Amino acid sequence: MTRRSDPIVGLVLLLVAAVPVMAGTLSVQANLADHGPFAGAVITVRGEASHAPAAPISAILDQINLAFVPDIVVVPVGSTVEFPNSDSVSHQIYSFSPTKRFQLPLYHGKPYPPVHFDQAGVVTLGCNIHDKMVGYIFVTDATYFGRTDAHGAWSVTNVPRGIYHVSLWHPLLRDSVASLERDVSVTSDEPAKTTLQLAQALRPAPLQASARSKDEY
Ligand SMILES: [Cu+2]
Repeated sequence: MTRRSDPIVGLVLLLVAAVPVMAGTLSVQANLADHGPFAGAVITVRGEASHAPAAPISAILDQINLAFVPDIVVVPVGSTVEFPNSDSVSHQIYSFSPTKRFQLPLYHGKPYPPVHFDQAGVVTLGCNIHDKMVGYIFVTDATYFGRTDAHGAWSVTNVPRGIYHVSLWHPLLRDSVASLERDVSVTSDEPAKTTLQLAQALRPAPLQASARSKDEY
């Protein structure tokens, strides 16, 4: 290759070189009190400058084998969530949470339209028929959000350079949310990493619904 002075090649190289300057990667590692990975933790990230909430989405929170699936759904403010019931038994879903109060009277299949979540906060879901069914909708005004994987890891790419506020939430936390917040500087030089380490063990999970339930509504 001798055409190093080719202006088009030069332009392409310039563009490739310019992209990383604009953005970087932000990685979060969440660990339990015993230093094992904290899987399924909700991570939210807000920028200090030009903070823009993520665009609303349409999510689905199913009911399978007398449990909410998934157990936690994270959605931006303004999103809708549909609550199909895939079980053969009927469920009656409700929330008394101030973030969003609603009730879907006894049903199976999907007879109801999606529910709109227009306020940030946590919505705790229950079922009037099966007390052990507990689910959560985390409604956020953050720019980036997600849940940690089986290794306790979560990351986001193409983050514009700047200072970001990282938070962690989980329904079984004993640690205060404030103790798990970090400000992280994202640059284009190298991936920004932060570790969120729990000081206390999680609260015990609610008992799983019994597969032998005799409820036949
Ligand atoms: Cu139920």
